[in-house]
Amino acid sequence: MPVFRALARAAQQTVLTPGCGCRPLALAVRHISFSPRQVTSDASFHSVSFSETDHPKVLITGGLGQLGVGLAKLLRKRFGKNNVILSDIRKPPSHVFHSGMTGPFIYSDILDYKNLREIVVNNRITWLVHYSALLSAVGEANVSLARAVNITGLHNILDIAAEHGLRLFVPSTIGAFGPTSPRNPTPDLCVQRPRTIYGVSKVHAELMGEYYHHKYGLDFRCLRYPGIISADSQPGGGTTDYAVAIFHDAVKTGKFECNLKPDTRLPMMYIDDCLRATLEVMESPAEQLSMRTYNINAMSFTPEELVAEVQKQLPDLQVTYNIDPVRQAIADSWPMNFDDENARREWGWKHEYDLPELVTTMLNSIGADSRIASAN
Ligand code: AKB
Repeated sequence: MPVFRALARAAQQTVLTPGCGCRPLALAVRHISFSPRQVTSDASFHSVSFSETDHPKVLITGGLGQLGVGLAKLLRKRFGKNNVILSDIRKPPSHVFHSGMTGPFIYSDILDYKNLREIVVNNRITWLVHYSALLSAVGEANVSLARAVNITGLHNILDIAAEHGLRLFVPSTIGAFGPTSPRNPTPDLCVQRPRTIYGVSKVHAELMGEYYHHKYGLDFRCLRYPGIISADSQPGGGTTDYAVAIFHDAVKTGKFECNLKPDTRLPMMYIDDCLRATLEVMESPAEQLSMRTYNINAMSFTPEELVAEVQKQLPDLQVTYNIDPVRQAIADSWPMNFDDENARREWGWKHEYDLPELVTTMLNSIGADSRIASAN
């Protein structure tokens, strides 16, 4: 038995059965028991509470961002409505709170360790999907908040996940690479020196997750997402957001002002592919995963290529360019193409949506039918 564990056990024993016959100090027990704040080196957490035959009980943090509601819908279809809890610090809109397909929504603050722990214990959580984060552009505008949410918050999540034997998913991003990384294509393993607090926090998350996996057996899984494009939910404060905004503006006003240069190439993916990839990697048997963090990709395009594709269906769309220097500098440091060969080979990742399919689906979902009909 490793020295630390032996000492901790002996100390725990002493506190539980004190020689003086007085009442044990609950506080002392809590500090000496095996909390991830002082995780033992031989702990084997990931086999503790989740039997592969059971449905997982899932908690999604940051659930009101671009991806949470969609992921909850997908996971609820698979595991049952009450087995997936969406959480956030914001009030949910009524369609999220009341709709028939919607399961539980609760308040959770990832900066509050006790609140998180209570949720995990009370709901017997076995999977945690950690979506709370500030994205790239908004992170540059508020570095200290980004550091608190993306780094301190992550530490709470890692400790809770290790302590309670959870399978933990944390998304990473193309933003975890920087100007010194190979950009075309960018492989899984290469130099990672991002220039944004968002990127730095994501490299930190990748490395901490992998460290907890090797040291404590935490079942940490991570995908590096490209820019994600969705119709029902808006991203907030990202560099790739232009590729969502164009569809809404094209349908609503017939005009679009792009904040990146026309030839800025970035990897992108439709939300359904992203959510399916997340479920697939979470369900993959551990033996299939040689790594903890994988690139995933679907397509790569520039604003002018996206505009051309949208104009095939909405020829009257007028596009102007008004470059945002912060976003442009970020985009210029990111991968242009993403090499996701390992994900494809090891756990069978395969995208379904390419650029034409994406454009058709987005325009249909945001109700462009009438505009398309009148254009033809
Ligand atoms: C952002 O642009 O910040 C995000 C991302 C690519 O991670 N969409």
